[in-house]
Amino acid sequence: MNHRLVTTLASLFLTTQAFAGDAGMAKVGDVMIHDGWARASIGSAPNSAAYMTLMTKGSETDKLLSASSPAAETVELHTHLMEDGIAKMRPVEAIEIAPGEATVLEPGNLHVMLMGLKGKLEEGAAMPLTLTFEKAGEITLDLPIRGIKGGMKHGEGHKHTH
Ligand SMILES: [Cu+2]
Repeated sequence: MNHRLVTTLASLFLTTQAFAGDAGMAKVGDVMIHDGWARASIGSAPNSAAYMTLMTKGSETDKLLSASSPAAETVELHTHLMEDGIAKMRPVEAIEIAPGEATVLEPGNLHVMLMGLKGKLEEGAAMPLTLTFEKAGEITLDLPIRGIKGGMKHGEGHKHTH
């Protein structure tokens, strides 16, 4: 299953702040990681997720094989599937990054699942996340932690950083 970047999504992410001190982009080998972020903890929930857009400049498909973080006991690669009309999360073995298209990890879709958080993920803070790619190798990102947009909770405004 490929996840193509649609322009509406791109505009959604245009307001994102830079991470790791650049314009929201990190690079390892031929793989580019754009707009990485982790979702702030909701209440005392032990789980959260991280999202990003992956692209490769190479001519061959690369794969995100695994992820890890000192902030969580277990980190898995997940997707959402519809089963009997209900969205369910399922672990995936790897996330393919095909040349010439964006592979988007986003809420309700592919994501890096953070399970057994060792502490609350506070909005505005950052969280290290190490990604291992089949061809490009390994990179550790410092992901900004953001609240999920779109009013998941009543009366909870979201902060904008400009
Ligand atoms: Cu999940």
